Amino acid sequence: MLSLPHLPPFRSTIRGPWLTSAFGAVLLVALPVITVTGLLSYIAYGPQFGQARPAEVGWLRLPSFAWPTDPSWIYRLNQGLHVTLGIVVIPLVLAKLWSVMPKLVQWPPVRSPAQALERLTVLMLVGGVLFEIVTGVLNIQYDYIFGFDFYAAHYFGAWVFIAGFLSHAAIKVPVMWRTLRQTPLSDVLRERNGAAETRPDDETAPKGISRRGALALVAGGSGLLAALTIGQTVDGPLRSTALLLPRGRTYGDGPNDFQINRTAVAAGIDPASTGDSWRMELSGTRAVGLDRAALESMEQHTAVLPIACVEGWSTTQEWTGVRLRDLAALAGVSEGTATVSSLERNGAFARATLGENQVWHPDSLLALTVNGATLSLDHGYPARVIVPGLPGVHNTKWVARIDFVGEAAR
Ligand SMILES: Nc1nc2c(c(=O)[nH]1)N[C@H]1C(S)=C(S)[C@@H](COP(=O)(O)O)O[C@H]1N2
Ligand SMILES: [Mo]
Repeated sequence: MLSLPHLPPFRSTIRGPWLTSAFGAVLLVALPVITVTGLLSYIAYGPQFGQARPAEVGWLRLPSFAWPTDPSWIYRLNQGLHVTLGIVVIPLVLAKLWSVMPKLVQWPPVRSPAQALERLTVLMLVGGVLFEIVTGVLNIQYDYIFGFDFYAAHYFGAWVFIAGFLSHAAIKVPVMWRTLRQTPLSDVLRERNGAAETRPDDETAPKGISRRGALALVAGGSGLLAALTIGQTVDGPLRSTALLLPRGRTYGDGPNDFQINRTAVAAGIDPASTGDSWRMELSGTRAVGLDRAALESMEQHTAVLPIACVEGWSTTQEWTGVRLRDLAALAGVSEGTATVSSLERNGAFARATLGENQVWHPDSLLALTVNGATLSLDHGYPARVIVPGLPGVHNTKWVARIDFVGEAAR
């Protein structure tokens, strides 16, 4: 095998099948968790209501089901796993790429049709994983800065990755298994820096750190990323440790001091439209208009519920307001779904359809206050939706109307 003369030599005594297999084994567990939680998040958005993103996915359509409302932290857990693990695997992915680098750049690139096919699966795997990491990280750091739709890119990129991952795993897992059984982890953990390795790829390469050192380096990198990320999901005092994410800031004082992604100004909400003239319209089997005083005079209910964003951050607060099912009854409806629309004119998240289990859950609220204080404008004043287990994006702020679709109440 020739190597490209102008490329760095990629020489190391520790690069070899064992490290590749060790990194591979961890990724073999972590990547499916990240993938499955990603696909579940797509389903949580409600493809059956045409509001999962992207809406048109052809034969890559996922089965849809009523996303659960219990436990209320289900989406929080899902996205916490997806985003935190997605960040934590970055050092592992890079280390695994490093461990096979000479193979990736081998020359000539292809020697047989079977090998061409294998290399295509590796290209899909490596391209897919890097694309998903880059789009995902950019999205949580900068909120939809793309010239293209983040959701579409991340969704279709995921399928390229999945195809590459499954075929690569099918080919390589037996080799990985054999390699790891030949040299147990406990042996590797006894290696010292500069020691001669048991199975070096390149015996004349300069002696550097041991495989134990490489494992520690990668574990340390992943651990550091975890420590700097997890606070955004766990919330509470840990939130200030989420240094890598733009979510550790404060948002003013008092009960309304918690995470705001999109302010009223950013959403183009005219404060005048939320004042005394604000009326919320309900439709069902009859039309009803309610101002804030009318809503306040209805039976109030309090629930401690998280808002959990697709970006992985979440925050749990105590919300008080009117049950959605009481509003449905006012509109003369006794079952079915509801579509909530915001005062916001043309934002991507100005409207959301809720499934029947979500509308009728006793903790599903049109919230008027949070932590005992009137909602701030940025948190959705005069009224916002809060539903257990619902992706954050569908907890519509600045509600203007709710259309109930279902059977007439008898
Ligand atoms: N009308 C409206 N409601 C909205 C949004 C929005 O942009 N417009 N953002 C949603 C998103 S993405 C989340 S995660 C939650 C919490 O967002 P916040 O931090 O902006 O309050 O509100 C949701 N409600
Ligand atoms: Mo969100």
